[in-house]
Amino acid sequence: MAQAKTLGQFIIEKQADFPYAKGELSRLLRDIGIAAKIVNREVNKAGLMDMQGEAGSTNIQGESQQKLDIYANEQFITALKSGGECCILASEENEEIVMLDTDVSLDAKYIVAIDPLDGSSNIDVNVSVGTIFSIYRRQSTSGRATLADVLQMGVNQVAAGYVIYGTSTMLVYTTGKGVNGFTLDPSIGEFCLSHPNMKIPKTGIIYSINEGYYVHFPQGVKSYIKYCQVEDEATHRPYSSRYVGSMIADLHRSMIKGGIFIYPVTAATPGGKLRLVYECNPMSFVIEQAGGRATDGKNRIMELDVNSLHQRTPIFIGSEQMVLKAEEFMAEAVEEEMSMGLAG
Ligand code: AHM
Ligand code: MG
Repeated sequence: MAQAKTLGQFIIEKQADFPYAKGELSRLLRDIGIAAKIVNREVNKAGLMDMQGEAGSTNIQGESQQKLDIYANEQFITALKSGGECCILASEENEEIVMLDTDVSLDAKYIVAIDPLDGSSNIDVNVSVGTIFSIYRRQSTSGRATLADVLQMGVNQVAAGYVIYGTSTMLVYTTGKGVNGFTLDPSIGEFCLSHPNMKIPKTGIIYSINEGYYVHFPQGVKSYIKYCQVEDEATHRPYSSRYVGSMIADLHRSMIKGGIFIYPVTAATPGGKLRLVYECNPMSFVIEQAGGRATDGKNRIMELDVNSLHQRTPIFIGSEQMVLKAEEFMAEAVEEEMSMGLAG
């Protein structure tokens, strides 16, 4: 049997599509792959190494940091710093941007935004977690890059992807020319191309939302959930409900089987919970490149203005037809509210 193509080989091959490319983006992607392998090793043996549980600190969002959150963050910082292609890292785990422009990389062109270990509260119970990453070209042309270089719209991403540390470990990424998935072969320690040209099904039969917060959801979301639960042979309803609590796991399942993932505004999280820069924009880029759709219930996620590093947004993402349907319910609810307002 022919040996599957490794991530490194694939990246080099793709670089040939851009004759004037100097290989910087390729090297950056390679650095991310290396850090992901190290994180994978620790995630796999977390129970043996006193790496489970809380670290006793909180991040900027006031969430308790897990030991592996901190470890993963350090691994990505180290890999990107020594790689020299990234001038600024923006991370869920750091309140401020992390400047990586040492002497070696004074001219580094790229900005990386990262959630080093998404869904990390799932580690202690052996449920899948993941890394989300997003790459931008720096916009400023002189001096040191600044926060303004980070606060770019999602449409400016040059690459994005995720790593899922699951029953097997996969790295899935896009550079805007489709989506490819690589499975880590532990026997050779390489990510190997296993899912070329990934496409998300146009529709599906699984909806994914934390229904425990139902009472706090906007009316449009409540109505869409009821729609999912109604019997209708033609559209294969009622749909199944699946919610892992790791966005990457829920979205990776949607990529393969089709489905919708929603994290709307709630009473506790009036701006939504998930972060635009290092969670929603990168996942939206991947899902759109696979043929899916990602909005805040109305507007395209990748066209939202980015005003701050840890900005949050509601998100409706997954199979195109399912997201469009949920948006219909959102729009209807707004219209109803407006007409009631006018009547009142
Ligand atoms: P995290 O970045 O702190 O791990 O939080 C993000 C996670 C997502 O992976 C997941 O979809 C969501 O938070 C779950 O939140 P909730 O428990 O409120 O449903
Ligand atoms: Mg996260």
